[in-house]
Amino acid sequence: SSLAETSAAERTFAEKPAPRLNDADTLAQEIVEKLTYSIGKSVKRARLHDWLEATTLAVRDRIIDHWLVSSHETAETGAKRVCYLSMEFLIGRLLRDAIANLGLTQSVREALARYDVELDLVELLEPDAALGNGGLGRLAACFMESMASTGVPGFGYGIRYVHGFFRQEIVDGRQVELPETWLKHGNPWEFERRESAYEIGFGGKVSMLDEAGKPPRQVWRPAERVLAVAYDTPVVGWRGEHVNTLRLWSAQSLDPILLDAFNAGDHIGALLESNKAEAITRVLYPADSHQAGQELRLRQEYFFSSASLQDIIRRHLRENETLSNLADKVAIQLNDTHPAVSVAELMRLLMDVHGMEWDEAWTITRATFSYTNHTLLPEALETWPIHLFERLLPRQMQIIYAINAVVMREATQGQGFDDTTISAISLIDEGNGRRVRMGQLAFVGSHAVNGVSALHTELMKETVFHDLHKLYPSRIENKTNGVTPRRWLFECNTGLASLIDETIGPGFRDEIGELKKLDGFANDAAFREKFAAVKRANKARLAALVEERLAIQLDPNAIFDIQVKRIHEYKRQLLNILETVALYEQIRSLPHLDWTPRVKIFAGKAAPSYVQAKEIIHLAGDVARVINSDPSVRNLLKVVFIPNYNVSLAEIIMPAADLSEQISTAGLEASGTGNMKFALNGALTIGTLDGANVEMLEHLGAENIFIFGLDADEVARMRREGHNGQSVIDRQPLLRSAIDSISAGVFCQEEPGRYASLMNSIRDRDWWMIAADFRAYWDTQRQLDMLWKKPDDWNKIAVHNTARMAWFSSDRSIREYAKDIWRAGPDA
Ligand code: HBZ
Repeated sequence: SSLAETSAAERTFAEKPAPRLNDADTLAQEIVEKLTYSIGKSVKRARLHDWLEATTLAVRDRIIDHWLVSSHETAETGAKRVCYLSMEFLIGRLLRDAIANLGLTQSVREALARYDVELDLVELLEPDAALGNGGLGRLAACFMESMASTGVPGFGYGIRYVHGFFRQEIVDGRQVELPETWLKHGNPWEFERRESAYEIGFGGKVSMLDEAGKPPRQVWRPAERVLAVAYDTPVVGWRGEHVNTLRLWSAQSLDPILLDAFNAGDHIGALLESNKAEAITRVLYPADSHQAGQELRLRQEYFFSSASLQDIIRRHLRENETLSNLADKVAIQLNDTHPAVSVAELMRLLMDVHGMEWDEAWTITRATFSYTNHTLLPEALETWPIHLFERLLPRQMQIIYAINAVVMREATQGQGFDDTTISAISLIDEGNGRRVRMGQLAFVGSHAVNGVSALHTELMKETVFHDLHKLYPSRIENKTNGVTPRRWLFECNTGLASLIDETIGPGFRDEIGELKKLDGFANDAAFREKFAAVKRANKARLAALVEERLAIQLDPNAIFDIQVKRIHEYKRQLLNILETVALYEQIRSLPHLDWTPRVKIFAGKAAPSYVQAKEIIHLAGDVARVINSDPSVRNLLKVVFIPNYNVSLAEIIMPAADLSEQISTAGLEASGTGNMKFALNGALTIGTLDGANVEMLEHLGAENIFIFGLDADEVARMRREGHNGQSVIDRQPLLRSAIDSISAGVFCQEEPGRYASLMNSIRDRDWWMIAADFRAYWDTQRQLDMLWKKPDDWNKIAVHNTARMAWFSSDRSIREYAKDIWRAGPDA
């Protein structure tokens, strides 16, 4: 039996561990012990990598003590567990987070220093675990940390990709994708659980089994089977009080080698099956804005859904006699529709494997699941061709038809449902060559469905789920996203966190709401001075990184104006670049004016097949090259694109920003979470009324955030009325000149036509309202230029931002989920 899941008989071993002396001496001894006996190196011969591994193993031992206690407490009290099913966990590095939450940072630093090893350098060697694309995956990671920190017994379930999100290099100005090999040096955090392995089937046939004395039932005989093997990583919460488990599945073949084939001389054929099985968990799909659509993706989704549900059921039956109370003991959250096939799979397991009747199984299924939606973009909504679904998962397809019949019946009995509304509700899209709609499946299989910001949730009711919302009017609710203040303030900005300690005392570290006490200090000149000094130091740290990686020098007196996130048309990096070009042209034309110096910083990855997004990256680099080498801008403007944006880079960027760009076309960014990280670290925001920006406005006050442009209703109306970009451009000389320069090849003389089509898309359709919002954006930027010249005013606003962002802690999000949706956790 596994460490974290000891059976009742073994539980006596897991008494609360004796308190340890968490001093540097003990740790030094423990680390050297690991170095010697687990790694087989002497202190003299050890490389920095060996120190990383030894430190991780020593820290891991401390976590395990707490982990066993947490797991046994949950098992013994029969507390309800929360299972968070997510295709992605963008966890980043773990060492700093773990030692900070355990309160060991100083001791570990001192312990290593005895051997002349620097903790900061050791930390840098840890690979950045990028098992996710962007916001959705990072949210899952923040939620795991917050569940542990708020004492919610949580299990994360996902996929142990061999290759996470690709590494981005810029070669000749273009994005190049390279494989990420985060497991190259092994992974000291994880425990392989060979005993927790499940068979996952694909294909084959369904037939009716009619055994004497038993009711007839369907049995699925898959044509293919693969093994799902569990790997567990402990997730330690604040002060180490609670430790949860992140369980990631790896695919293995049941027959590693077909010996008959091998012996017959077919050496390649003998390994085919094993390669095919292992392919399921080999690589993360790098698309965050359109659905992949390939068979392998559906295999991944079913693979981890089925493994997780089998695991949940097995654990439940170990502690309970029956599955009838499953929904009282487990809540399962579906992170977007990627695990939505779970709805059909749980029905299958309950009925076909555990002999439950339809009605009871359906009641339990809906009481157990809940679903979070992260996007309204039509191109990102998952649907699968029926023929593919049926071939790969024939039994689940039958169940989906049966669920559909139940829902259709409810709709026809309901008021005011005509044929059009009924076909909008259907789980089967009959219009596009017959497809299964995963959003509808997740919705009808859940008792609660949530959006990730207030605006997004309202738009869900009006758009994608309009008709299902009419049928089930109390199912949709809002749960605004949050970010963990441990990683995104205490750890990434130790300077600011210590200043807050000195100023209001360390209570905010346990109760983040206390940050509010900082608000009054906005009017304290001496405090503002210190606050600004911390920002300056963080800017210097980022400037050093940019100098080292890109050989570009940044002026710390300039506004650090930063947009970092996935590259997407709706996020409008292009609006930012156009404003940059317009500003460049103005500085050149009117050199006598008192311009405010600015550094425009961009980072982010484009999906490999997203042509326009890749052109935007190319353009940012081209514009940077021309502006940075033009002596006439005299350091008033610099542009940098930092390659390979990831969690670790974000930890350096967030604390260094003066200005945060959150400028999506209104109605399209479901929430955003980078917006929260920046503001928490004292950046001012320039943004549209979109996603969680709307709620930031409420919490910060209108004077502390810089909102511009069309709102979601206006965008929708202009699109309906057939807005055209050219008519706006004709009235805006600055915008026109910027667009004309770019399309004429001013920034790419070697290939003048490079951006013609990108620019034409603004002239013709302007679908993303770039031309429409340009003027308002420009004016707001100039207003910020003026504000920068009054540092007292700027810094007051910056302090208010940090002081008023506590509500955006993911602890608050998790407490809301626990109370309203899961009915689990310490207050349940
Ligand atoms: O989820 C993001 C939203 O765009 C953002 O507004 C929100 O704050 C965040 C957390 O709720 N969505 C994503 O990051 N989506 C994906 O990464 C994605 C990945 C695979 C897909 C589709 C979307 O197939």
